[in-house]
Amino acid sequence: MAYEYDDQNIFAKILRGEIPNSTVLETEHCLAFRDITPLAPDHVLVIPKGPYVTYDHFALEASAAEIVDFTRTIGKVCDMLGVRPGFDGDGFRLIVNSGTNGVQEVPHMHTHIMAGRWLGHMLPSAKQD
Ligand code: DGP
Repeated sequence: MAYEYDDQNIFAKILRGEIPNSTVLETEHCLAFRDITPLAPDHVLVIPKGPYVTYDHFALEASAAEIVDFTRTIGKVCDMLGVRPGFDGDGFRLIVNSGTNGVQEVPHMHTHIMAGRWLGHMLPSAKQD
């Protein structure tokens, strides 16, 4: 088994500048931009610039520099959004959908940062489509 990265996915096109995006922050290894269909007042996606498909792919194969930059970028975006608990923010949620059961739609690893409203409990208790 191997990870197969599709370089025609929508986030690859965003990274190549072929599709516009609403950038929040760009770093050496990452891009953070607003989700096109926000589910919360603040809904930002953080993606690595490298060709990683799923979270496990990134966690197992990305360099230490990429992983540190990704984690720090999430922290910086939370700071920019003013959502840090204990720093005048009301909190946030991170979601990383991976693969079929994770209902990942775009096959380029990304973390959703959602904030700006009460987000409810983490998951419904029963399977839903
Ligand atoms: P996921 O199900 O975790 O793969 O979520 C993919 C997210 O990507 C979804 O919330 C909508 C967002 N999205 C899809 N296409 C675009 C796009 O062209 N631009 C932006 N900014 N977001 C997109």
